[in-house]
Amino acid sequence: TERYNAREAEPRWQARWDERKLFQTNEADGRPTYYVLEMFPYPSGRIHMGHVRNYAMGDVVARYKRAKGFDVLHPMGWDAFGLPAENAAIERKVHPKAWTYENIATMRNQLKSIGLSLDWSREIATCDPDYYAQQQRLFLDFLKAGLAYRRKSKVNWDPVDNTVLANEQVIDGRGWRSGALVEQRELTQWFLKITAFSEELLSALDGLPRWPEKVRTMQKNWIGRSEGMLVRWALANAHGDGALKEVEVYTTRPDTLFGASFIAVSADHPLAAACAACDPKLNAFVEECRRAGTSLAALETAEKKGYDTGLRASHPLDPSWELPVYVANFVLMDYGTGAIFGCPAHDQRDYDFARAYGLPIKPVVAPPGADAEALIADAAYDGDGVLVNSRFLDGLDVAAAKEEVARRLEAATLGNRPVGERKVNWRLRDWGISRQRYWGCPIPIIHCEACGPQPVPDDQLPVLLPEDVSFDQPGNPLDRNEAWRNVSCPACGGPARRETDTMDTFVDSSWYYARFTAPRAATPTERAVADRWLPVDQYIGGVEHAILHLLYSRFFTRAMKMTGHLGIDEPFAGLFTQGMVVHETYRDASGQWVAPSEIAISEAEGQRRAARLSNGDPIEIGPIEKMSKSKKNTVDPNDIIETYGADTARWFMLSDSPPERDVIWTEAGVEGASRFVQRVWRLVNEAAERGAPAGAAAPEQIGAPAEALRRTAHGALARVGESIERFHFNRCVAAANELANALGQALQAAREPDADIRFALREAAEILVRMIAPFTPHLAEECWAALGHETLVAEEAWPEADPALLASDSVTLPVQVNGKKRDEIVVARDADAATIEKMVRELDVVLKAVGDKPIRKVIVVPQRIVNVVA
Ligand code: ANZ
Ligand code: ZN
Repeated sequence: TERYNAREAEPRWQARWDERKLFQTNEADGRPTYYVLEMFPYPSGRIHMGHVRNYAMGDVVARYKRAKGFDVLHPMGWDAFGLPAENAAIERKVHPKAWTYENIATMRNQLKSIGLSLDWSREIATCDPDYYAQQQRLFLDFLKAGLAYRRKSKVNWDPVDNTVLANEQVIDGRGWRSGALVEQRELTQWFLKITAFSEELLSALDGLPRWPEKVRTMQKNWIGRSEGMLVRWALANAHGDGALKEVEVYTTRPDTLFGASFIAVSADHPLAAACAACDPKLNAFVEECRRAGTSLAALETAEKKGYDTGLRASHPLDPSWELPVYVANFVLMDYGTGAIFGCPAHDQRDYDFARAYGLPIKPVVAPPGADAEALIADAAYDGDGVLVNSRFLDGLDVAAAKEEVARRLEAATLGNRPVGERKVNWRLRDWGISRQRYWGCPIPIIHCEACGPQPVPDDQLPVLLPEDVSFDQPGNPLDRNEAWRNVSCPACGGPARRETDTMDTFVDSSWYYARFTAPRAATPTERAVADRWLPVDQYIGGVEHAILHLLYSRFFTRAMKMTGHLGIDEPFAGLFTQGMVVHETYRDASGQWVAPSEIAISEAEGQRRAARLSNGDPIEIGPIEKMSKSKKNTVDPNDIIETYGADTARWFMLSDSPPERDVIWTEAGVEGASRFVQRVWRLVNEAAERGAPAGAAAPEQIGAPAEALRRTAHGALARVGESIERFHFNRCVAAANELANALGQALQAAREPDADIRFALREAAEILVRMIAPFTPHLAEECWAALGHETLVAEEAWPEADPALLASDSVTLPVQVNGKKRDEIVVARDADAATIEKMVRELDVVLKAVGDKPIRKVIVVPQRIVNVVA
């Protein structure tokens, strides 16, 4: 047979699937539903190998479930709003819309060339007016339900470009384009009230057993529930007009109160402002803190700095003990109360601060028998233990001490209120969605001086993005577009202006999975249809989205339920996070990165060497890293598909390592996958020629070699099904290799095969084709046709392995008639003699061999042999 020509075959089968609309899902037809979804791509320009891996995995599941009789929904779309389109507009003078839709067209073709079983009739792009119109409806429904609101909040402001910057656009405190020091400004912005669901978003994680443990943990930490106390400290020396008489702190460690050595408040705390008003140095410090930004990560790593306000606070458990009050850069205003008491011995930040400012470090918790002072010699101790140096708390464990302090502080009073109060705190903040950007979903609000912000009336939706915009000045072009911006107020008819902020693109991706169930509906969802498909049975994507995207989606599902658009709480019943595609890196003598396609690798004396293809210059082989443009270690899926075909790329992607781990892309690996494809093609053709014809019935007698091949085939088949269900794709590949080997050997052994072998050859070839079909669907179709079938594999039901051929605890017993071997039977290892005797008495060969003579005796030697005496 000729070589399998993937380049010719793949488009041909793709066209056949298309023609038959095999992957379209339209109406309920009684089959159980299965919704498999991969995180949709950003249309950056080209598909990369990470996409191929992600979608290949989803496609295996989709094709398998379809074969198992499910009505499968497997859609694809584009997360199409966002900054890169605006940057392209600035840099290349191309309209964001044109840029985006061109990229979509390119990438759609690339995806199609991979042969994914997608329902393209449901394609959506989040920048389609059809899509964002419904998103505007959702926003207005949320507003009505009290789930959206407006308030002042800080943004990163670039004073040179006069524009707001996203966090990613602030690099080391400076604007990424202008290089200007970024300032924090207050702007009135829209928020979605994700905190309304803090408790639920946390507790429901326990009801998601098909999510990776690590993702659930990351979400838990992000939501960040903590149990602590609010504790009020009286100020011993009142400041200025004396209006501020106390400072309230939030603590999760009231047990460590006797280890306190200072109070610290945020630079944005009212107390800081009051003191700064008459202390220019403090004022300068407060300004410096503000400029440094508010990101949590930045605060964790920044050097701890503070300024002594001169105020003193009285210890709540001993008013005669006074502690200094600092303004410190590591205290956030929007957590707890924006004020803390510092306990350096048991909190690392406080420890660093105390070392820098010469404050006492007194241990108050130590495991029994430990030297408390030694314990904190170089770092804070945040472990468990027993209280020391703590008066009436001494000897109590941490939990008991917390309880004792809580009891006392609740009973004590300051003014006429209790000094302390138990308090649950959340790290989760409401979601600010306003972006001062053009290429996003317009927020459907009209601002009127007289009436305030008004929702855009339903009959005026959608608020379309204007297309005549210019990017020749910094800032948001919507602000400058008078014609679009100036409208009349829907309430009073007077002059008003549109909201010019657009929504964070995370909003777009927070509900697309729901929209896929009814992508053209005139409402955000169609309830009956959404109810039938959702939740998504299997969601697949990168772990980089473990927190924000998944949390926002979980919030949206709840908010959409509250507003009547959905009936569920959790959007994704199953989640799988796949590993990355990584590749060696290469550099030339001057340290420049070199692309894999520009070099040749040779191997001599066990040493791999690289040289530049064009001139033979030596190239240094560097470490294996995530494929990235900056390191040039990418491989373009297009090139691979052109050279080897999509099936080879798919097979390699799923073969080399467990899907949750990184896969190392190597030339040798791809070659191996390509060889497998050709090998299957050869084996199947040979089996088609020498095996039984299609549809031939099983012969009555199956000898041992045929039986062994059947067992391997059915065993491999069963393993593939089980492994797909568990996302062990690399085990499926191993099973396919094993079956291909067995088939190859059987073909070689049987020069002139008997009927049973011929039957087993065909059966094994067919099983091989069917089990690789979810992985290498084009090859499978070509092989299926070569085996004489008129149907498409993609339309066939998944073959079920014969349980009788699976029992691994079975034994093969030779059957003798009057001392001469006539046959073999396969029985369970623990089958009893009576069962075996019954089977043997019914064997055709045995009956033939004994002829007319009666069987006198059947001697069963368990697990060894059966002898028939006639
Ligand atoms: C005293 C103390 C002693 C603390 C000790 C910790 C260890 P979680 O668990 O995240 O809720 N804290 C409170 N508000 C803060 C703010 N606005 N900015 C920075 N830090 C703040 O953390 C609560 C702990 O973080 C609180 O408990 C407080 O320090 C600090 F041995 O109080 B602790
Ligand atoms: Zn008005």
